[in-house]
Amino acid sequence: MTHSKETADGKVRVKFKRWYILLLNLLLIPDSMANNSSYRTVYAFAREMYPRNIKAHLQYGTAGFRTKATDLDHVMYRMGLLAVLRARYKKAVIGVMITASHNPEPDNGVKLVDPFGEMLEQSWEAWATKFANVVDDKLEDTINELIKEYNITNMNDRVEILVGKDTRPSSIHLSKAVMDGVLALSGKPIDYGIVTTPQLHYFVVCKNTNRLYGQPTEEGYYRKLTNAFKKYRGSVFSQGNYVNRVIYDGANGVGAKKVKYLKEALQDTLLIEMYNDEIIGSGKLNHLCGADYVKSQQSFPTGLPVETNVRCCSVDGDADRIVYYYMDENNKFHLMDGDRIATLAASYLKEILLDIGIDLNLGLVQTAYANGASTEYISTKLNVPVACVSTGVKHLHHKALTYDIGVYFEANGHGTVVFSNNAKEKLISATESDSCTEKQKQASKRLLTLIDIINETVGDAIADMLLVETILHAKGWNISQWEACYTDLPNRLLKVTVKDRNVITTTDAERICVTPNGLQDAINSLVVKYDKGRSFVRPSGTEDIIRVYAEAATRKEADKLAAEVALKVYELAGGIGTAPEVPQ
Ligand code: 16G
Ligand code: MG
Repeated sequence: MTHSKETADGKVRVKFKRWYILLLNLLLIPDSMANNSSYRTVYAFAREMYPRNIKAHLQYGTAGFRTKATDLDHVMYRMGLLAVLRARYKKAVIGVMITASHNPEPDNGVKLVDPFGEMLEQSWEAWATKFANVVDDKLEDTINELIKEYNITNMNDRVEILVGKDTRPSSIHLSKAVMDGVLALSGKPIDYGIVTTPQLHYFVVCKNTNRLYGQPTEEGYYRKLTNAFKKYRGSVFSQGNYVNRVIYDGANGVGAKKVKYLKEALQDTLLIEMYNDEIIGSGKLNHLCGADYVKSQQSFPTGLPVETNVRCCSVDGDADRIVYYYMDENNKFHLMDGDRIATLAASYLKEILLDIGIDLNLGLVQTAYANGASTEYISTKLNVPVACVSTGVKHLHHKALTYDIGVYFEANGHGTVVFSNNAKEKLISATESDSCTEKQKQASKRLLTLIDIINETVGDAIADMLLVETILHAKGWNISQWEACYTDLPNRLLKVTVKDRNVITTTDAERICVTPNGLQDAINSLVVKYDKGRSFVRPSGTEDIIRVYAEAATRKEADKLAAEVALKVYELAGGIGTAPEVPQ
């Protein structure tokens, strides 16, 4: 059936007939086999079922790999292998999520989830890139190299790899490829089927905390969130100017599919009216809808009824981002993006902390894309310290963990709140402490309930919606009262195509451009011409382009500044195609 040979370097190379590989796969490799040499099937699988057929170099970027689904079979298989190695190295459960978030339906992607729900550690991103690009014949060497580098000695551990996927039709066979990779190294794939990205992060954390964080099931996830939500809300569902009705754009993706269960569990506490919930394979995923569309187009998505002053929200294709918005009586569109959610959450947490009266440091983390008005409001009005980090969830999450209570949001709507163990312990003891007044005890209890509404493992559109709804309800606010906290500075985002986006390098959380020479000086001399002007440029981590951001006191000025900076990028960083036009 097979023949194998031990080579001089002690590595074993095994050849398998295809039917045997398939059989192994079907049997999910029983424990007895996992404990000996079955992981050697890896090379046979790679050669026979998931050969690397593309020449293009793929890079594990800010959100993992993302490209045309048809180019991803071998990458998925190899990420299954890498996940097993990572799990053995960390001696923990690892997750693999198959999704391309807000990209159109023909794309797909994959990212690994680390033990505590974080994004894959940066040093392993380089390994992921290496795994994805190595030629088939060198895959074995690369695996051995990694095993050696990290001294992974427990190669027989039957580690669990949780696999989730979004609703793209290609996700079905791509998730099979991931699982084959896991099986080939005798890991244990656990197929969670179609789930949101944050749900998968939640399952990983539940498993790795021995269920302390919650039950690692979808039911457990809904139960945790909705029980806390209902408890916090109590029996009065609408109060003040708050009405318990929200219009929800599911982006024709997993966010639509999953909110159906949430609705059932919430019953009348929150009336979620769902739109854009087309079935899988309709080709409409993220098409003219979803959080990314609404944020970048600053307009209503298709398929939603436009009702004056009614709260609407949109999630993205894997439901880890959310933005709110509404149309006013003059048909003017108003966007409540990640910055707004962050300030709402930080201000409310600050109020509760004052009620509790215990010393916990609260901080807010943003990126350079945060509107300057939001940063000013948080630091000067709310007196909450603000940190700015590079784009990408991993940077925000990491920084947020340095506070007792860390609120982080990207302007695009990805974010959450994380609470340190110290914070949780202090709150629990405050609920019982004799030195606390009844009011303080109640406030501590409320905050502990609020923590359960939040998915601390990663930004979660569904959990964030429940958080926003909870705070608005508690304050008795409608959406325009929320908006009235501060006025956004007009801003503009542009893209410039250049020969090589890596010629632009940045520092200071992407706010300063280091190369090419002279570009930052040029930006500085443009920015000073504008009242409240601010601009920065950075290479995108997900597209082959340079992004330009500019804000200024008026719409006209913001547009002009953005175009002027884009032109400088074009001139100094090797722009290709038509030069950006500067409005007069
Ligand atoms: C990815 C990031 C997101 C970031 C975006 C920037 C994760 C999970 N996602 O979607 O946080 O805002 O990339 O894209 O980290 P860009 O580099 O193309 O501007
Ligand atoms: Mg997403």
